[in-house]
Amino acid sequence: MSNFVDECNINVKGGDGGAGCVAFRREAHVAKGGPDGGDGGDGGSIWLVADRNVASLLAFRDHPHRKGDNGSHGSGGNRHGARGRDLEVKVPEGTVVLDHASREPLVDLLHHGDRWLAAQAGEGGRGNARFLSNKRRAPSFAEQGEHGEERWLRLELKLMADVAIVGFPNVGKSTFISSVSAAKPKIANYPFTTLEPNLGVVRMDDKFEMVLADIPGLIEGAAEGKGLGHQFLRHVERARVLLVLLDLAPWDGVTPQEQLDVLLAELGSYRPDLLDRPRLVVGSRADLVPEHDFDGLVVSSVTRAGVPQVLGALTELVREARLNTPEEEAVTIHRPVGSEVSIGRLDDGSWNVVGRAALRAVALSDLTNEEALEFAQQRLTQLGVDAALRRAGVQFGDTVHIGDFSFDYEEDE
Ligand SMILES: Nc1nc2c(ncn2[C@@H]2O[C@H](COP(=O)(O)OP(=O)(O)OP(=O)(O)O)[C@@H](O)[C@H]2O)c(=O)[nH]1
Ligand SMILES: [Mg+2]
Repeated sequence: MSNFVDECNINVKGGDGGAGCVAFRREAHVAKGGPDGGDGGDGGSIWLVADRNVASLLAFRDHPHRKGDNGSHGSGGNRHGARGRDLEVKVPEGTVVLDHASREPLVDLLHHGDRWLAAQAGEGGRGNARFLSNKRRAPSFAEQGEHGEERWLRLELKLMADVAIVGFPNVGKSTFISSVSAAKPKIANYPFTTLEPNLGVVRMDDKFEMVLADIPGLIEGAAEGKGLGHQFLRHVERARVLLVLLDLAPWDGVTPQEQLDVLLAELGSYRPDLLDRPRLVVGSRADLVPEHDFDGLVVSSVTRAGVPQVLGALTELVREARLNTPEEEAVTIHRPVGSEVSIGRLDDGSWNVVGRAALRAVALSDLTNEEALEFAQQRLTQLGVDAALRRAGVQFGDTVHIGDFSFDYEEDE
């Protein structure tokens, strides 16, 4: 498949949450009023969304990074930070998403509107106003914003041609696709030059994309398997629209009308409903015959006369055909982000605690602050981190890491 981008890698990163704020009300008669630091805003998540107007993964080839907006920080006076907007990344219908490293399939985005949460945004941190309690009258710490999730994904697209180019051998099918897309099929002045389908993506000025398939020439008897008949017709079968190219300058004198009759007969005897497929019939190699009586659009891929008209007509047929594709119910898939705590042992004998909730518990603005540290310890105990560490076999004096935070495991005083 020459030059057709049907797989790519993308990097998605959810926006970071904004930090919570440490602030105190200013009151006339009190040195330090109550805490009124606002919460940080949540970041924006990244969704992959199947869209019928995107035909290829071309857009990701040179620009593989997609990042969600960060939430803004909270501020005094209980002002919360603004949340980052979610980002919708459009992919073609039929895109398969895999984990980049393990190649494990994660989701199929089959139909227009299918949505998958690709990178979860970070939550905003709570401001110090949230940590007020009977014991803590003037909490002087706040939560940091959580980092958005980041990952590399692999996208693969099983190709579905929008348009199959059907015609006798040597009528200029490959020349046409090479003149409108980046496909570079072999072109030569003899029949059966093309032995395998070539796909090319046509990008219109308004970014509308369609996939063209240049298939090997069809001859009389193709439906019974002549030439490589069946194999080629299978590709035709999957296309939404047919572009029938008729040679206006046939080497063997078979007139355009005769070509059309044979082609339609072959399509119909292979699968009758192929005759109901929307089709555009175009006279090809028009520059070779200044005088012709062909009634319809004509094109020369060499002079490019007629190329914009043919693409314009195809665009309309493809748009319509995509709309007429029976609507399947779109699915939205939220991926649960693991919140369980788990413990691993590092090479140097220290312990590493992973899990979203545990990381959050230590993501406080100032862990040198005694109140903050106490709060973090309570949260970790509530989350079962202590118990999990003991089960894992931690000894007093061992070093434990939770994210960027490290401490020595000690007996409770
Ligand atoms: N003058 C002129 N020659 C063309 C045009 N389009 C194609 N040709 C020539 O016609 C010959 C056949 O072109 P291809 O594009 O290979 O034809 P094809 O339909 O793909 O042929 P197969 O793959 O064998 O079925 C080549 O020599 C091309 O250079 C055109 O618009 N004008
Ligand atoms: Mg060809």
